[in-house]
Amino acid sequence: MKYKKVKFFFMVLLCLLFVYSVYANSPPARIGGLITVDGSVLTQATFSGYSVVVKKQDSSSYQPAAQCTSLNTSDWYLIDIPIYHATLNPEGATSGDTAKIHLFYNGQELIINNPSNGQLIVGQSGSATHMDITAMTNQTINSGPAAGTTIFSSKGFFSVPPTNIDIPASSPAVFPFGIIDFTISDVPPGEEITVTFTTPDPIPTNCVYYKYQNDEFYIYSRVSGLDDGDNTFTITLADGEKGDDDGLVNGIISDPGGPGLPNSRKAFSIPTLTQWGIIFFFLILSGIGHIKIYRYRENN
Ligand SMILES: [Ca+2]
Ligand SMILES: [Ca+2]
Repeated sequence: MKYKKVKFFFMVLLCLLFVYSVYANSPPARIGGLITVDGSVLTQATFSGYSVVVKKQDSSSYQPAAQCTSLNTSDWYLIDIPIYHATLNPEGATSGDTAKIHLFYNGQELIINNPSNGQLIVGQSGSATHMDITAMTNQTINSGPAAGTTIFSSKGFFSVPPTNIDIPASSPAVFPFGIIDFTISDVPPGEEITVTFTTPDPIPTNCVYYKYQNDEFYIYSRVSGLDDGDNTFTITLADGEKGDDDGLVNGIISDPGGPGLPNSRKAFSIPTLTQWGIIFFFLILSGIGHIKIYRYRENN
């Protein structure tokens, strides 16, 4: 009996030594800090519904998962990124790897502005890095004709960064800020949202808001503040209704469009004839002329 107790004791000791040796060889790399969304620092009280996860660059998860679903008493998130160990953490990170922070609200991922695109370099095993996170539900377009334009949605989140898309040759207007493509997710299904645009330059007062859907343009009327000469205007969109590119009541509103100046050149363009058309037209005119001269001579 005594022998069995001693044997059990040594087995437990060996296990503890093994775990300690592995941990001592590859403790995780810790990151932590404040999280700011739309300029407001999240607190323990407002963190409900949020979660933070660090994943590999290819979006696969570390094992054990590097995540955080609550803040500490200093309102900091803390995440331990497991470091690779051949025995205990074969799915861990290697120091120097690029990883990515993902911030979710009610399962919907927000776009992180800082660190840029949520990317970070995994620190040394056992390190602790202060890394505040900033995310915004309103977005700034960084390149293209709309560069510097900010877009704010009254509900939901921009699930992909808004961007300019190519203007088709069939465009009926000149778009001073291009056609802006954006997708807002986590909208209460079927509800209306307002989307506010603030451009870097004043918007010409004779602009109208064009939507670009199914390769066609049409003028959208649920717009306010577009004709007052300043640099901001608002459009109202409803999930699943006209103006929502996916046409479904699914909590996602997709809306390519932008303020455009009706293309007067196209509106008043004159049909032109080909070279053969001009020759044919000339021959007809010439024939009519000859007939009229012939009749005039006959009558006189
Ligand atoms: Ca305005
Ligand atoms: Ca929809």
